[in-house]
Amino acid sequence: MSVNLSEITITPDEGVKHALSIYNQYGGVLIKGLFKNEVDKLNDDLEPHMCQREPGIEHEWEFMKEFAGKKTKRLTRVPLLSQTFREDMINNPLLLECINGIFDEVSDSAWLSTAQVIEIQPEEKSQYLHRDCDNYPLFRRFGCKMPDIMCNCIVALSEYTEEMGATRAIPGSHIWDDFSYQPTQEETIAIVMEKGDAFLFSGKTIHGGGTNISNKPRRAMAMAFNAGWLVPEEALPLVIPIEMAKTLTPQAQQLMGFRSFHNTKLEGGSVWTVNFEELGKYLEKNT
Ligand SMILES: O=C(O)CCC(=O)C(=O)O
Ligand SMILES: [Fe+2]
Repeated sequence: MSVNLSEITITPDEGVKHALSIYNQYGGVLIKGLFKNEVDKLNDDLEPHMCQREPGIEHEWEFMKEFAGKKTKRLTRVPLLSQTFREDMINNPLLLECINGIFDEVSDSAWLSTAQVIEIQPEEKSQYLHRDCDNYPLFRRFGCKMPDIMCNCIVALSEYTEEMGATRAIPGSHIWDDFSYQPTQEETIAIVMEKGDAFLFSGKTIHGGGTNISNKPRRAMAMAFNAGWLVPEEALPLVIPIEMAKTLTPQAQQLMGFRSFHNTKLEGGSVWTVNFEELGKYLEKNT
């Protein structure tokens, strides 16, 4: 399926139903200006930390270093570092409605898997094309029948042109019959965005960071979410101090691991508890 970017682009006023119908059909939806009011403030909050970051990550596996990009700066712990993120962005009503809709069949609520800045420097090569749900390899065996257990919202924090390394994606790859097929870059399209636009896509959709042939860095923030019964990528409860956690909205507390997860919709058990107690109550009493 060769798809034009305009086919998967909507404005926030078109609402959650429309956003999810595009997401389900193509495996992703580009929402114009979703964070246009917050990006400058977010960049201000993060700038001192980004200045200190060097490209590349520490990891024991060479594959992970390649995957993260040796000419790519990555900054994690964004909820700790940015007030705009933890007070405004994480509570974006349309994004949260979409997340709830995406996980509706599999989970009572979601966890924020990671919120990380990804800044692709000039001369970085394209990232390995992948599905984010490969964080949980067990699910590969279900192929396209796999439920949506993960999704990602990539927000443009800078200009986001093809030359600068805009995210590449293959719309429709979330429903390919053969999930073992490894596609080529030629099969992808560039998700060209303006600062503040957001691309929300399924963990089953093939994508990767683009090649930066320009002389400017390309900055994005990936806000990934997983079903509440899966372990997230970032251990945010070990990073965010309790006093800060208490200032979050109840929904943000749930997303960042300061509430228990109750598997009520599918009639399962409660997890992430202390002595069977809801974590929210435990924290109120013990901190
Ligand atoms: O930087 C990008 O555009 C995509 C990054 C990505 O997909 C990842 O690191 O999992
Ligand atoms: Fe990814």
